[in-house]
Amino acid sequence: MTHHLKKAELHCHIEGAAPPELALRQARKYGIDTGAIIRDKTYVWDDFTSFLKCYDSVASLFRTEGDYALLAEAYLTELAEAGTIYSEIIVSPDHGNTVGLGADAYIEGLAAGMDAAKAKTGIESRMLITGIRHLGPEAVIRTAEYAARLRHPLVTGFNLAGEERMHSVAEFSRAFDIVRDADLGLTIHAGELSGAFSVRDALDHVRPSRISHGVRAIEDADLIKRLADEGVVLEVCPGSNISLQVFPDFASHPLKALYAAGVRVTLNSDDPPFFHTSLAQEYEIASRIMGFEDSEINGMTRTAIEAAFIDEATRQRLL
Ligand code: ES4
Ligand code: ZN
Repeated sequence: MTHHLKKAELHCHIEGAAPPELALRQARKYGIDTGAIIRDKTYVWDDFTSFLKCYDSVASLFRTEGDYALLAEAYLTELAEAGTIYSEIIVSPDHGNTVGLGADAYIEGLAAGMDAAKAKTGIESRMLITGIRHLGPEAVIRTAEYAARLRHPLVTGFNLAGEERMHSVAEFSRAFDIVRDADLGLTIHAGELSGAFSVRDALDHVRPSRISHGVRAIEDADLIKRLADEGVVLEVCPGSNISLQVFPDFASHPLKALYAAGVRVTLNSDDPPFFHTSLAQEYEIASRIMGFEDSEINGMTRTAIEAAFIDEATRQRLL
């Protein structure tokens, strides 16, 4: 049982954390028909491409600073109630721009929700700005330039999400150079929809301290050893992987094998209601289905705090 354990996560897309009930309320507020994206209070999609489409439709229901404040506060409050002490949310100014909100108001709205959740519950949180891979390298460079000049105290990292099967990692190395020079933490989606080569390319061209997913490193023994030797932290999202059929079931999920090989791993929820999960459920899966001891799960939480993109004083307080 893990409900009493402290929890931390490094990988949750904020629009992907919107409960369907909240999305429905937003849709009613703006007079939008959600028949194509929500049925029986469940998000409708059937593969990664249609998941991304559904995600974009849900995101488009959040249109003001206040909407984003509400979303962040609701998500982080629920996390705190499940024993979570730290959360890094992946945020996408491109989605804010799509609804005409603008990147600054998008970030300020989220920051207000994070502050409100912290005041209520004590939960610590930070934002990682994400570039969207399928929008192409030029768009990602523009998002990286925005992240680099923003210098908001709650924005501490940069990620690359979106369709991993489009473009090569090398095409994004300039975007990552821009955010590295601004001292943001670096992580990148790799080794989820594409294989081990994608993780290797990410290490070679981006030099991140963490990899979002990375689980398909399991296909290459030399790469597993490299991850372990270099201490690269994987943000593993088991429920997401099963939902997207990256692996057929939890019994075939590589988390145990990666852990046994000495790779530093953490537990994460990705887009919880889309994948019928929550951070608390990921902890339960690790315990009950994968057979990790509570002490090992506490070790993963500790790894998340060690790898978090936060100042050292906050890290020491959370450890
Ligand atoms: C993603 Cl662009 C985006 N949004 C939400 N979840 C994702 N996973 C990979 N890319
Ligand atoms: Zn993700």
